[in-house]
Amino acid sequence: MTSSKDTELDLTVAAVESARAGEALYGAHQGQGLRIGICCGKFNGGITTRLLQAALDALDEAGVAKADISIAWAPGAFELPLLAKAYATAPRPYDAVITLGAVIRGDTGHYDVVAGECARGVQDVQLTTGVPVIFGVLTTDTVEQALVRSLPDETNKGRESAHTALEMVNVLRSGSLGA
Ligand code: INI
Repeated sequence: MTSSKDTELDLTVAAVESARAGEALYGAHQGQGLRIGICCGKFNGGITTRLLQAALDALDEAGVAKADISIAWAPGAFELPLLAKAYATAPRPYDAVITLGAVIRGDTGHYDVVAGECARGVQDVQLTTGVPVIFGVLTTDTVEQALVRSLPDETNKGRESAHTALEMVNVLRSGSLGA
């Protein structure tokens, strides 16, 4: 989810403060030549496919080739970290992994376990492998909230996740962080 209007980044302030450092690193939403793995949950698939559509649109707009995208389907959000790890540690590792899921509180008594373990697993994978793994998993109280966060517009969480993936790959390869 993006910041609210009250708290969003002012690019002018960021540029001014960045100029006070020896280098300032930003990742572009540039995807040419990058290989992206997408792990998509089937649970609440009516929502996750809306996230997937928007993520694929964003990757396409950023220049990621169809041949460089692989999609793996998981039964539910709980299984997403294991698939993410498989992409991140494949013989030819992917540059970034996007996890897409929808955990809706109304659906389950173990909402907190499924959502929490999914988030923990995703973070574990990216920290242990060094490959960016993006948490594009909606965690909402209601179906209505999940529908709003997967609208076919700029606020779609799948679209944001695709941009986040490209930004992280590119920032990690830039300046003194790059090879
Ligand atoms: N999986 C989800 O992706 N979203 C949910 O809302 C959900 N609920 O409600 O239970 C859910 N459960 C399944 C879970 O992710 C695993 O697939 C299952 O527990 C088997 O390990």
